[in-house]
Amino acid sequence: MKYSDFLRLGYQPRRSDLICIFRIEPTKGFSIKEAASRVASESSNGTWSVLNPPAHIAKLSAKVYKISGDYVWVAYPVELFEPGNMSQILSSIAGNVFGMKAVDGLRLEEVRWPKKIVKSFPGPRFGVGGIRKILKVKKRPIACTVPKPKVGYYSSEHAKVAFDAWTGGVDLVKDDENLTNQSFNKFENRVRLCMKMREKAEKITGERKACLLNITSDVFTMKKRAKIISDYGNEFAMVDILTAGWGAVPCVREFCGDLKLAIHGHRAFHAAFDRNPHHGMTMDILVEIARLQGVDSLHVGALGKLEGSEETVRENFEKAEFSHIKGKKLILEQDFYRKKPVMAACSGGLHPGIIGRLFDLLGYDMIIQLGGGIHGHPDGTHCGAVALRQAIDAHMSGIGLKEYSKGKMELTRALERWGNKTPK
Ligand code: CAP
Ligand code: MG
Repeated sequence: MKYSDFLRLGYQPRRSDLICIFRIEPTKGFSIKEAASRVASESSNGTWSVLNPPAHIAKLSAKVYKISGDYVWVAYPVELFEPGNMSQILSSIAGNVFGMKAVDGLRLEEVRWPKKIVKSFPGPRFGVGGIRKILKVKKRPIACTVPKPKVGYYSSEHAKVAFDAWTGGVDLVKDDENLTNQSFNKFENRVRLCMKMREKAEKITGERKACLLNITSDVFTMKKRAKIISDYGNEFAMVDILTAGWGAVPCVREFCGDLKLAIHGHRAFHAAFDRNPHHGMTMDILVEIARLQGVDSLHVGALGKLEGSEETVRENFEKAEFSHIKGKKLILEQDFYRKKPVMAACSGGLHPGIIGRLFDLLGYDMIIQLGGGIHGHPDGTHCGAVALRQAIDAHMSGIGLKEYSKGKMELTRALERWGNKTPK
């Protein structure tokens, strides 16, 4: 067994193969074929020295079957992978290869997950339909906020901000990605006080309200926090899926499933490896992983203050919410075998003046989350939330914001403050 054995141009992948498209920038002195063979070898069952293993082992070797410019197509026998074990799958296709000296840059651009692998994961328990059912919101984006400053409020102050936002019209109040159980805002206190405020806000508005409560920690602690959420009657838990880890998310899916909690996935840390076009892994693959592992809603980007093109946000959205992805150029056809759609969450530098582009790009099956775009409103949180709902209503009725804002001070003041500028 040697590197060149992994180069099988013209091989026709089996339907059962897992397929990866890599973008490979070979190190000086290596041809693309040599670099590709090394990537296929290291991500399946080879190594640097020549081996003479029993013949049956070659059956598990990956095959480089197509090369076009910097892009390389690699087919992996599905037997190489442990069904249902995303950690093992990623240790294979997205593990040592990123550190190989034969490549200057390596980016995992696309994965085609075969049926056997897709079926080995649970997928979302609630998904778009389940979230809408919990919140009784049929046909508009879910309005969400995250108290800002992102951490620092005492639990009682946090609950008051939530009350002001809920009574202004948001459906969901989300913990920020780095708010968990700090001394100034202990998790159980926050849950208890927010649930009291939620009850009041539901009575005032006649609308369902809920929290996305951040349980991120080790699995044992997350399980305890999920139980606290359930005991107080909230229907959602939130997890920073990347800093919690691939092995943690299935446990969260398991115990949140038992407690009938929907899981909101935050993607903090993704830009460490999906932002650099020359090295790492694309966000749409993370979306598919989160969907397979069973997250119910997930941040997909928003054309706001954080990096992410329209094309990327759209691709993330399709992989989250479509049942089938058509193959084209560097996209491989993908069937999700009836896995429920994950609700796309858009956030990051958004305010009422610029959410229109999300409607144009994604439609209305999404969570629109505003932090600074609500709490930075000139007249405070409550008016910021009212302005968001007014902007959503304007887009849902197809009326221009300016026109719609006539006689609506909250939206008028938001547009006066931020116009249609995207914050940097
Ligand atoms: C947004 C946010 C979100 C990021 C996540 C923040 O606050 O709460 O975590 O937008 O990014 O902490 O920045 P603002 P993404 O609304 O005040 O910007 O959704 O792209 O994963
Ligand atoms: Mg945040």
